[in-house]
Formats: sequence, C-alpha cells, structure tokens
Amino acid sequence: MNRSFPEGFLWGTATASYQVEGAVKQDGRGPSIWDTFSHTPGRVKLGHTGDISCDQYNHYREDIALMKKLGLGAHRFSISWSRVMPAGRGTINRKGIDYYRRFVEGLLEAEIQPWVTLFHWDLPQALQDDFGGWRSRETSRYFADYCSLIASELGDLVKNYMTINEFVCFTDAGYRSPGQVFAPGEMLDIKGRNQVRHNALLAHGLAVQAIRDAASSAKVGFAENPTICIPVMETEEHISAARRAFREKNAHFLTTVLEGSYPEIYLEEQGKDAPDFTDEDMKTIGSPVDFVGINLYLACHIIADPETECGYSTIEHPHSYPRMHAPWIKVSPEIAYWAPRYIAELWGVNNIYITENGCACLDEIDAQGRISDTDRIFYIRNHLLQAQRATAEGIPMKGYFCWSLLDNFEWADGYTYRFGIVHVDFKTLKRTPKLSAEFLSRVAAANRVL
Ligand code: PNW
Repeated sequence: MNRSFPEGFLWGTATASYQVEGAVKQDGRGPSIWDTFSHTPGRVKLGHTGDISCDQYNHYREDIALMKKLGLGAHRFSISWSRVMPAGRGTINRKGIDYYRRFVEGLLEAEIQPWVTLFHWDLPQALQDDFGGWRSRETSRYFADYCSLIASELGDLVKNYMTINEFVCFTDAGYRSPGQVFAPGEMLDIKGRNQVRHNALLAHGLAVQAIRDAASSAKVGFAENPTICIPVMETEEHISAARRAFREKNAHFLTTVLEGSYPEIYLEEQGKDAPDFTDEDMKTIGSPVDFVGINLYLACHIIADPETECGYSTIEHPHSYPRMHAPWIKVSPEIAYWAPRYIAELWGVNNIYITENGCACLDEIDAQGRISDTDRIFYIRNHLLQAQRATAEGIPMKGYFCWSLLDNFEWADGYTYRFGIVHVDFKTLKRTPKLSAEFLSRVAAANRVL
C-alpha cells in the first residue's frame, strides 16, 4: 500500500511561548495573564508555573540543534506579546524582538521554516488590568498593532503567520468555563462571554489585515481546534449528517471566520445573549486567509437521525472509549481525515495544515535512560495514516506539525502531562529525544507513514 504524502508536504514540530520559554523576568519582559494565573494558588496543578519551564529563552541554540538533527522542515512557535511590548501597547522592548530575530535566524540557518503564532494565550497583564482583556475591543485593536510590529520586524525572514491559537481555550475557558479553567479565570454571564468571543474573532480579522499591510508577501492563517465530527459509519447519509454537524458545532468560531458572518443557528441559539456587532466587524472577521490550521484534539461521533430537525444526533463517548494518559485525549485518529475533508468541502479552503497533533504519555525512562514511547508512536502513526488517506484523495492538506517538540508547561495541568517527542528533565533541563522523535524524523525523511 502506498503511504506516501505528496511531494513538498511540510513536516514540523510546535511549541508556544509561555509553555517553553521561561525567563519571565529576563531582558524586560512584562508579565502576562498566565504569570498571574499560575502564581495564584489553586489555579494550576501542584502550584506549577512557567517561570523556568524548558528555559528555551536561554537554551534556544540547543533546541534548534536538536530540531536540525530531527531534520523536519518547519517549526511552529509563538511570540510572547509582553516580551516584545511589555504593557501590550506603546513601548517596544528591543531585547525581546532581538531574541525572536536570533531564534528565527537560527531556524533558517538550520533549514527550518519558521511558522509564527502571534497569540497563544499569554495576554499582557497590563491589557487585562487596563481594559479587562478580551472583554474590550481595545484589546483587539492593540493586538493588530502588535501583529503589525512583528510582521514589519520579522517579515523579511518569516513568511507564515497564524494570528490566534484556539479561540475556545482563552475565551470560553478564560471567561466562563464549564470545565477546565484557564487565565484570566473569570466567570462572566453568557452575553459577556459571547462578547469576549466576538472580540477575539475581531482581533483575528484586524490582525490578518495588519499583517498583510506590514509584510506584503506574508501568508496568514490561524490555528483552531474545532470539534471534529466523525460519521459513525462511512455511508453517504452519515457522512453528510456529520458534515452539517461540523459546520453547526463550530458555528461560533471556525464557521464564522470562514463565512464572515454568524450562522443563523448560533444567533438563534444565543437569542438575547447574542453578541453586539456591526457589518464592518463581520467583514473584518471574514478577511480572506491563505491557509487554515487545525489542531487535532476534539472529536465527536455523529449519526444521521431523521427524527431530529437538524437530521443528526451526537453520540456521547462511552466510558470505556480509549484514551491516552491525559484522559481528555481520546483516540479518534479519523479526525485527521474528516477535519480537512469537511473544511475543504464546506468552505473550499485549499491550503490546510495540521498545526497540532500529539498526546500526553507516561514516558517511563528505562535503565539505559531511554524513553520508548510506543503509545505516542501508536497515536501519531494512526493519525498520520488518516492524514495520508486525505492527501491521497486529493484533499489539499499541505503539512503536519507535531505537538510538541518538548515536554512543557501544560497550562492548568502544570508539568503533570508530557506531550513532547523530546523528554525534558525539569530539574536539570536536559533534553532526551524519545523513540517517537526518531519515528517522526524517519517519517519526515521518507515522506510516508512508516
Ligand atoms: C492545545 N481541550 O490546547 C494547545 O494549543 C497547546 O498549547 C496545548 O499544550 C495542547 O493543545 C495540549 O493540551 C488544548 O481541553 C487544551 O479540549 C485543551 C483542550 C484542547 C486543546
């Protein structure tokens, strides 16, 4: 069986600033809401913080050397807004910009394309204090200014930008979470939460325009983790039911960005709590993007159901559904096929990237100091098989980024879950590639599933 990916398929790893950088007080970085949140007792497991983490700020050369050895052609990382603009607006911190320039130059020297995420949740604390963070559209406007700064400072070296990473994880989880609570850890009413969502969407749209203005050759997209609908059986009725469900379940983020308007179903559902917006806002939110990034995590199963008005029902995961070490990560590799297929079919997107895929494992170290994470290889390999199936059918998926290069600060779970293909000893900061790193390295070199 041919398991090759198309020629030129991009292989990469991914990280995010607050999760790996450490050096939170070094060289003029301002605090972000995640510094505040992680230092608030009870917010993060075991009181862990990102103060040091992998200390990539001081170990970036070592990490680039590691990536070079792996031989993957791309690396996705995020910029810490408060490292380059300590108060989120106004004064620029040159040392912060210089760091990212050095980092990008290092990647390019190692023949690794830099893919920059502009916002991976570490909002400058000053914007939280002054404007209530994403409660205010001032934050959306300042985000565009910051993006413009980055695109003009790095635009000669960086071609690919993602405005925002995963809307739900800093809007819903930060301002009104039914489950996992992320920074800033507020509890707004539904209308307030919907306005936060809107301001985040607006920030994305304003940023797309700002980046294009500042760097004309830039490619701009975003990285979203939609709820990915899997037809329970691959027959036409279930496939079309799941396609419809995919559009509707992601109405408030993915669908809105790609259609440039809030779907009726969302506005109806929210009723009097629907966000306030203008036509101009919606035009901005729908600014054309060059690519769509999908972070593969969340799945649901859909069954066609003529008894319902929408024509489908969602099947809850049975308690015995297989999971990885982090229990919220369920094993549904089909998402790597259905997400790109539905995105291409529903919205005609012709550049799709998997911007994250990976899982937490226990990663036991053997007597020889090796980590033979066959469970992670199993997880990634099965997703790759489905991704390959998509490309073989002509679905325009152009690349794959593995989450994550390194074990790192896993948000509210602190360091209790390891997602890296490279192990990090957080006492000594020693990096040790796991067996999955070798696996991915060989897959990328062969450009096929091994
Ligand atoms: C993504 N959920 O976050 C993020 O982009 C990464 O920063 C993170 O480390 C990685 O996935 C692993 O968690 C998510 O609960 C966090 O559904 C939570 C969820 C999904 C994605």
